Order: sequence, then C-alpha cells, then structure tokens
Amino acid sequence: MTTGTVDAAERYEAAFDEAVAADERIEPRDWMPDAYRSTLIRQMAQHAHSEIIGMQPEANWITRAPSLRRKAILMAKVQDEAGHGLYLYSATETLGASRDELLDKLHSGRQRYSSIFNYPTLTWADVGAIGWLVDGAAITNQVPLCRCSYGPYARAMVRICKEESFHQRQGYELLLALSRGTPAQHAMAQDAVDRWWWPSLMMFGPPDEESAHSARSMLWKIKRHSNDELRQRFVDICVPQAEALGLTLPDPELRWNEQRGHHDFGPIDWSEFQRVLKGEGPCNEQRLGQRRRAHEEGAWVREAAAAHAARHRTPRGGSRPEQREERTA
Ligand code: FAQ
Repeated sequence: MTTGTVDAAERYEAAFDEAVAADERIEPRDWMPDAYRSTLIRQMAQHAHSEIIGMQPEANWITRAPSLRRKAILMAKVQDEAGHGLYLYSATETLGASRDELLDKLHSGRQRYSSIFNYPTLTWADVGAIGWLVDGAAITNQVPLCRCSYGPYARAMVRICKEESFHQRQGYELLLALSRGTPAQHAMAQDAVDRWWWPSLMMFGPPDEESAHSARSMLWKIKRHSNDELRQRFVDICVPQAEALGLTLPDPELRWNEQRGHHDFGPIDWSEFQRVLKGEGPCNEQRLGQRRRAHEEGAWVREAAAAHAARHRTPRGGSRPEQREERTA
C-alpha cells in the first residue's frame, strides 16, 4: 500500500469516527469499517428474520380467534410483522447483502432469529401475552435503535416502533379482558404470562459480561444501551402493568429495591437460552421447517413478480418491449 493510500484510509476512518461521535448518521454510500458493516448485517438480518419467523406463533391462532374483531386485529398485526421484515431486509440490502443470500443463511441455520419464537402458543391467551410481553420487550429494545448510527436502520425503526406500540396495546387489552373474565379465562391469562415471562427476559440477549458484541456496538452507537440495562428497564415497566392487569409475574424474588431505584428479579435460566440458541427449543425445528416450506411454495410468486417487473422495466431513454412490438407491428 502506498503512503497516499494509507493517508486516504486514515482520513476516511477519522471522518467516520467523527461522524459517529457527533451523532451524525452513517449513510449507505459513506465509508465505513468492514467490521461495522458486518456487525450491522448480522444484527439487522437477525432482526428481519425474527420479524418473519415471529409471524408463525400468532398466525397459529388466526383461524381460532374468538370474535371477528379479534381476528381482524390479529390478522393486521401478523401482516405488520411481515412488513417489518420487509423494511429490515431492504435496509440490510443497503449494506450490500442481497435478500436471497440473507434468506439462504436463515434457512441453512447460519443466521439466527430471536429465541422467543421457539416457544409454542398453547392457548388464545398466548396471543395476549405475546403482544404485552414480547412486543413490549421488542419496543424497549427497539426505541433506542431509532437513534442507531446507521441511517436506514434507524429510519426503519421509527416506523416499526409506532406499529409495535399498537401491538403491545392490543395484547395488553386482550389480557385485561381475559383477566377480568370468568375464573377459567383469568387462569388462562395467568398461565400464559407464567410461560412467556422468562423467555421474554431472554430476548434482551446474554448478560453484559457474556455479550460478545455489546461493547463494540455501543462504541459505534449501533446499540445505545447494554442488554442488562434494557432488561432492567423492561422489568420496571412490567411490574405496575401486571398489577393493573390483576396478574402476577412468576418470580418470587421480584421486589422493589429502594437503593437501586429498580426492581430486583430472580436468576434467569441461561442454560435454557443456550439450548434454544443451539436449536433445541420446543419449536425450533417446526419454525424453520415451516419457513423453508413457505419459501419453496412461494417460489412461483417470486418468479411471477420478477417476470412482471422485467416486462415493465423501461430501458433508460427507451420504450418498454411491448411498446416496441406495437410500433413495429
Ligand atoms: N435470540 O453479543 P450479544 C420482535 C445472540 S423482534 C437469539 O449480546 P448483540 C418483533 C446474538 O445474535 C425480536 N440469539 O449480541 C415481534 C449473538 O450471536 P452471534 C428481535 C440471540 O447482537 C414481536 C450472541 O447471542 N429483535 O420481537 C439473542 O450485541 C412479536 C451474543 O449476543 C432484534 O433483533 C436472542 N434473544 O445483542 C415480531 C432487535 N440474544 O451473532 C413478531 C435488534 C442474543 O454472535 C411478534 N437486535 N443472541 O452468533 C438487538 O438489539 C441485538 O442483536 C440483541 C443481541 C440485543 C438481540
């Protein structure tokens, strides 16, 4: 490498560091370190995959929703999750990763999706618990991502968070209706919260001392808070909400700590988290199998869409093929 090239590389890196320090956004055509790019692709792809795999547990209840109103709300929510996946795949494509490549990595198990979607939805109350807890955890984690240093990701997150907030409210309202319903409905709501509470806490990722990527991601302002900080924030938000719902959180060690100004909570079973990450959760096989099947069965839609796009693509300064045919006819 010549001295001139070294100087230029150093200048680019300094400009990148300054932009991050000044809270400016990094845009797709800006120079960025390779590791920043690959960290973003890893996190954003995992996030996109989570959105589309996350459609499955709730979609399981669309045909069995107890009323037309509940069914319409649930269908809209599941469609929103598909939309979030699409914004995030598009945002990831701005980093030079193609959607085909990302989906291939998901289907072959080379890229992750959130651990939470490997748990089953056993009753209708699970739809409420997912809205309240899973979407609630997602918002807590994602609101700071609206200030992520990478522009396309941050902008996608603004819209996603608005929609997630509706999702969280519909889950809360659903659980409230069940909690105030018959004793059997109340018990069903409590059982769902008992099963979803701990996996929701795991969504925030491993404890800070075991989080491989946090320190660097925070330095680059991709992440604004550590996994444990956000987990604590979530617990503090949920405790009064659970009281208002008339439901209990399944943790005997949960109590307000005056000194810390936060709730203390019991130990998380990280061995369960690791098992789920290794593919040994209750639904890993089912979720990935269903995703692969949906992809294969949707091949004809992708082919038709590509053929339609090619047919309507107007060459620069020229006319569409069918227009040319009309003229020569
Ligand atoms: N599940 O060093 P860290 C939603 C992996 S969207 C699986 O702490 P990082 C909406 C991590 O990838 C939910 N894997 O990693 C919805 C890494 O593995 P690697 C998804 C996990 O990236 C609601 C390793 O562990 N949200 O719910 C998990 O700094 C309802 C070490 O971890 C996002 O993706 C996990 N829970 O922090 C949809 C938000 N946690 O790559 C439908 C964006 C960690 O080295 C219905 N992502 N790992 O092999 C983030 O904020 C971060 O990526 C974290 C992890 C916080 C998830």
